[in-house]
Amino acid sequence: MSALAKALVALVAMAAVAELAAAKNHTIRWSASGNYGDWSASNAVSVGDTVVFTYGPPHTVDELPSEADYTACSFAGAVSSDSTGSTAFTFDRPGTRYFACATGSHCAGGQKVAITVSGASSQSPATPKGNSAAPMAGIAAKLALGLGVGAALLAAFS
Ligand SMILES: [Cu+2]
Repeated sequence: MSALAKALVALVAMAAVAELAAAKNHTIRWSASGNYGDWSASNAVSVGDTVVFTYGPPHTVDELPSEADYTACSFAGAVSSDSTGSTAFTFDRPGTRYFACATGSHCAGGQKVAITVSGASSQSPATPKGNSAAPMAGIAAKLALGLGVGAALLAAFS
């Protein structure tokens, strides 16, 4: 194999790995004195990313089902609630998700955040919640394509 072919194969492999490593982790230090109004504006979150809330007692991370509940700090219909001190969400579809602390008047005081998740190119907005197979299939297809191109380059240069 020529040095050029090796370099090209390595380049294709690196591109495939970069695709897999593109998901980001974000950390929100969750406190009653925090101001999260513009968090989403300064933190771009994409499908596949994970956001971790870190905090101590007495805080909670509750996911609220709607903007109305978020605005009103209404926890009656909370989708989930956690108080373990480390609450992670990995977003598998685009859209806006709403989180707030259910303790005392913390939410009304500003301990709430709306996270806007932007879609990845391989992701359809119609993908049902909880379906993580679709993006993995996309990545697998890209990997296969990358390997195919690599093999073709190998054949061309050997
Ligand atoms: Cu709180």
